[in-house]
Amino acid sequence: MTGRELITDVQNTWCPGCGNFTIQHTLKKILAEMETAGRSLDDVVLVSGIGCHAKIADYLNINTFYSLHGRTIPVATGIKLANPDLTVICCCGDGDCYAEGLDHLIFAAKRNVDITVIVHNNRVYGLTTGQYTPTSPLGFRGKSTPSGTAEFPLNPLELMLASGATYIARGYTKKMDQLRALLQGGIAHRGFSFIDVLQICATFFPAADYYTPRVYDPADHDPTSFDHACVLAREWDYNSDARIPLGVLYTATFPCFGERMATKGVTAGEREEAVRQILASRI
Ligand SMILES: Cc1ncc(C[n+]2csc(CCOP(=O)(O)OP(=O)(O)O)c2C)c(N)n1
Ligand SMILES: [Mg+2]
Repeated sequence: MTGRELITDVQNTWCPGCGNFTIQHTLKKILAEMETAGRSLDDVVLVSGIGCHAKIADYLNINTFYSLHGRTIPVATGIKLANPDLTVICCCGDGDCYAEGLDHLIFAAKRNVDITVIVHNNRVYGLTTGQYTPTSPLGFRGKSTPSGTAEFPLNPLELMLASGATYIARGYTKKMDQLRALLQGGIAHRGFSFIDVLQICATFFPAADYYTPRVYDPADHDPTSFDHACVLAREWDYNSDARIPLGVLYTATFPCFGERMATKGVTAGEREEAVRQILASRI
């Protein structure tokens, strides 16, 4: 039992059946366990973008930063570099980090920044009521594509393998126990952790009937095998009718960006003084 009430009393406006509830409650359990294990939640920061997913910053009672659409990852990177002792969790949308913020995702993976990126991949712009995103399937009919999209979707797992992420996983909001293990693994991993979560959008992309019969856990997969991770990442291309592998596809140990950057160590007092000076100089 946690000493804190981890769910805020802010009015929740997610739709009934939204997969964001699963992600929120999974994170709540993980945070409560961290606290029980003696970790102060004052050392945890959650950063979100703008979108339905981003409301999690209002709904979880920890340190959160409600950033800008597409800018979740650079904000999280800055927080981690400024204070490496923090655990930094990024809750991104698929529009947020596969469209407007795609370059940030690639570069954070390339740099192996020690943050955990959880993508609430509902494959649609939820908050703005149903436009297609880079992971929407070919032919997706939404507000901006009434005749269906003419684009094939992006495969974010393949992209992350190519970009240098050192923890790559896929979860599903209807597999909560597994999701918890995947998020816990990502948070514990030292380096850039990426978890693409197939998140049900109950209103604009209610895809449970599509996902549930297709998802499976690959037997005997060795996540240190890059080659086999590539095979699994390609098995389902976010468009075909293939089976959809879940779980940790890839892990590797590699120095993080912060470790490789020649930064001068600063005390908390020095940091506060520097922030004071920056704020004073803006007037
Ligand atoms: C810089 C900027 N660009 C665009 C928008 C408009 N906008 C707000 S939310 C959103 C889509 C959100 O989609 P996604 O990131 O997939 O999150 P979801 O709502 O599906 O959780 C867009 C385009 C904005 N607020 N700011
Ligand atoms: Mg979305």
